[in-house]
Amino acid sequence: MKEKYYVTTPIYYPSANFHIGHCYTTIIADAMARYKRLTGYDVYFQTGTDEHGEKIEKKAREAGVTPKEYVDKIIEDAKDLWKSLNISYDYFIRTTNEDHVRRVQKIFKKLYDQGDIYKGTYQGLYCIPCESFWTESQLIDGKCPDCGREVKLVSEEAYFFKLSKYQDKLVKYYEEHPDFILPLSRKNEMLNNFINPGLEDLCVSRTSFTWGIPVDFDPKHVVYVWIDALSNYITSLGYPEDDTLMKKYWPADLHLVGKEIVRFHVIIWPCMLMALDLPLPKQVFGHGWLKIDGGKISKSLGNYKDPREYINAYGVDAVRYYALREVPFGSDGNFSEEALIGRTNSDLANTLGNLVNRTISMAHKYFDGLTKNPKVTEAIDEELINKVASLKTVVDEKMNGLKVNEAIEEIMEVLRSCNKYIDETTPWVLAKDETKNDRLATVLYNLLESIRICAILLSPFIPDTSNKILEELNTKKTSYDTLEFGELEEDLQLNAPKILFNRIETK
Ligand code: ME8
Repeated sequence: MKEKYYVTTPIYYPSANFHIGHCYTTIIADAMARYKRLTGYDVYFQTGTDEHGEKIEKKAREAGVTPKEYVDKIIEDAKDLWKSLNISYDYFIRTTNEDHVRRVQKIFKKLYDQGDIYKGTYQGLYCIPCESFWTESQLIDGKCPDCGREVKLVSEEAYFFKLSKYQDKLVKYYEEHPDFILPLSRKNEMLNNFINPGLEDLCVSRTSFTWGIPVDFDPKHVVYVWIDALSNYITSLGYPEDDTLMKKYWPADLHLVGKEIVRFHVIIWPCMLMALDLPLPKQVFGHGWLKIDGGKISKSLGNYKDPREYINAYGVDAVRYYALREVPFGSDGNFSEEALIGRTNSDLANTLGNLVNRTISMAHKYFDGLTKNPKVTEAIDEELINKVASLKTVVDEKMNGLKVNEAIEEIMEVLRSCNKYIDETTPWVLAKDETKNDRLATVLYNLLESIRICAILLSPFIPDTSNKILEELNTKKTSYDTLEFGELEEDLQLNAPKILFNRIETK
């Protein structure tokens, strides 16, 4: 039986259309999902939308539509965006789905019945745009530490979840699972800022707005957003009504999230799961933010373009490649169109595109587009072949450590070696000498075979381009178990080379 792999993105707020920051997380999750599928896992990749809450209610009111009408439109747009980015999700969860609503009500009731949720009064400092409560000490200059805006003092009857009860168990879990929170710096931040000072019970219902899941045994309350939102990762698998998918996929292998919501995923979520007596996710990775001019890209600040503008201008794989390659995963990074163009030109047009184009063109010119098995091997071949042969293992190590940008860089390095190999073996010189025909065939075989292997390993990152290359090669050896050097068939009729990436000229 195949091993399973369950990966999730956050479920995004459909308060406005999505921007390149949402694409960033989703592209990385997609690359992980595709990589695991390629390597033989039974993958469940989930994304979706977090549709309740005061902010959405307010936005809809301003737009003169119902909250459902408001979110429906944005979700249609989001699905279109994911399609244009080739996001291969298995399930798109919406928190307004009837199944989700009913299952959250059951989870809430269960926690209430067993005494983990109780009724009390909430007084707190609340940031509406971020939908977050803050303690006095967390505020920066009296304002929300995430967005810098005013917070308001709120007091109301509310239900609470006994987070404090799980504090010791949570710390123990962190200790016993050193890879639970990555990067490591985020774990220390959680312990120092939130857990060691003492966990407070968490307010989990609201009476001040209605756009939420009603608490079925006390309907003037709606379930406050984090219980509703976090449950998505299990309600989508049928919990608590049907355990077929739960048995197959739970616990999640990886929750990918931006750093600002790590705390919800590594404190509230594990405590909820402990209360429900369910296993905890294996890993939560909190990545950095993409910034524009050093500031956060933000829906509420509106300082961004529709990502489809970049896709239309430069191609889907240029955007995917940039998102995956540019920023060391975990760190913040700047997003700029110039850098996207630079990356596309240097890595995709020059290194990859040129290599494929000139190699296949030479095969057409010198051997009528037929592949020939190697016959005359020289020392210079060995270095290249060794690099290509070890690439699978190197990429696997990097991907398992979520070092996606480094995995890609390793492949690029091999492609650069191929270009260097062409310069050093000078096939056009060999072609002038009849007696060097076998040597020429060998050089071309080594190049085509290296390209095939790199194309397969690039498929999680730039799937369209990978397909195009494998189609040009016309090979049947496209699966992960054909990565041994030398599998490329003899006498394949190569297709005509096409331009994979045009160099983008800037004014
Ligand atoms: O927080 N750089 O939804 P959200 C990188 N509904 N990633 C970014 C980004 C940026 N500039 N901006 C957004 C929510 N993201 C909740 C989540 S999960 C149970 C509930 C990505 O619409 C990043 O993944 O505010 C971040 O964590 C997420 O979008 C926030 O999306």
